Amino acid sequence: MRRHIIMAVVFWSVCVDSRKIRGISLSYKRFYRERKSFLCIDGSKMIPFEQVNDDYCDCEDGSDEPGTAACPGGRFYCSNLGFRPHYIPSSRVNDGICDCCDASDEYNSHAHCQNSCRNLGQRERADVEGQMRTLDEGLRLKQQLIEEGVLLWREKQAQLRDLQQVAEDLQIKLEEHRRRKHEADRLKEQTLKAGDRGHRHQNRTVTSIFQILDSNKDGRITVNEVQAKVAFIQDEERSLSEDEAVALLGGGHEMDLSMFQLTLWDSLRAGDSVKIKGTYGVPASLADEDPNIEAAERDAVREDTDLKKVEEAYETVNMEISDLRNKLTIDYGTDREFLFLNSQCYQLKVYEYTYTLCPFNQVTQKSAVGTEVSLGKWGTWAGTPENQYSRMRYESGEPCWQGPTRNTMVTLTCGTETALRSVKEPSKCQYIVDFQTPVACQPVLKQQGIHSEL
Ligand code: MAN
Repeated sequence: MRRHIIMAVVFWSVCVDSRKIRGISLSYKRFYRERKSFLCIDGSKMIPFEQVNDDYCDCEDGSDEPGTAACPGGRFYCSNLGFRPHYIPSSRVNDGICDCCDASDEYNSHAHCQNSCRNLGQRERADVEGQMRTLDEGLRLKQQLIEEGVLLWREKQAQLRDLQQVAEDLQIKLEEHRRRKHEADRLKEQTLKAGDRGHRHQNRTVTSIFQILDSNKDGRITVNEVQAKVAFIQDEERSLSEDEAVALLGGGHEMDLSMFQLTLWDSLRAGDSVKIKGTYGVPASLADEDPNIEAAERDAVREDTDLKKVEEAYETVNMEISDLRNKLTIDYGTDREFLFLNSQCYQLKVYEYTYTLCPFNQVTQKSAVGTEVSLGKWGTWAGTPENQYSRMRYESGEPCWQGPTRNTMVTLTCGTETALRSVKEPSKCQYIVDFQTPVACQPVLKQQGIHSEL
């Protein structure tokens, strides 16, 4: 008798256990109150309550079998206490594989599932706490960078004003140098003309002067020829005496070209005692040795060099101004928190490539053999409508062989350091860069974290 009673109790407890409503969330519990009958949740059918979880699918929506694999498309709710609850397809119930961390999906199988929810929960909580700490630190750093950004912005504005002042001063200087150069050119011209009038033999060489003196063209200059063509500068009307002519011929009565160069030519070139009759001063072939012309030419060259220097400086300053103006037109975020990234570059080596991101400028890829390829130039912010500053697009990089032009999307994520975290190329020549920086930290993330399910 006692044995019978024990068996009845065991049988009853098994029945109760099999009828236990599994796989449903708290909010659905109200549909499964033990009554005589059960109404399928979609309202399509009424069945006796015994048919709930009897391993036979009665309802079209599968709601009568939340705890068995009987209904196709059914869902099993893992409560996963201590971790995160979630649904699995009910086909996975009792399939010998542990899907729920609380092992509730394998209540009637040979699988030996351990409840790992506590550990998973602890790990996830630690992760979330870590993220929260990162976020706190990131937000603190971001505030600092915003403050630095304000100073940097003022600095850049001041730099622009200074450059504009330098440009204005250079412009005045430039006008002055242009005027001076013009004047020097005019003077040079005038001096040359004056020289030209007096030096009918301009541009003649020592040979041509020799030929002028050598009237009979016998390759020699004689005393007579000297007397006929050469005169004293101070007294042109007076003809040279024979002695004077001999003296000019270096003591001889005639001379060839090489001797001429060493004697009479020197006197003519010095231009202080004798000259060729009918000309003024030294032979014009020696015009470049005329001190006035030389001085005028030197002045013109100097003014030209000075002008070029000022022109170069003016051009450089204007380029710097335009560069700075372009930089200042970029959108650096609502608090100019991204300004500090300008003029910085960050690198990451991924396999054989070294990637360099210079924010607001360009992204490049350098291979191990050393060729650098542009993966795109700064284009625009390309984040979500809620946070446009979450992504940057760099476009029109180097064309890809048999493919598109290289482009890069940079995703900004919150971190306590500013650094490249990863570079991927999900499709040919289209790159995705993960870039971490405190300025990407958003207070809203923190609220989400606090309100997480954990
Ligand atoms: C280079 C690199 C790669 C790219 C190929 C395309 O090797 O820029 O990233 O995929 O060219 O040919």
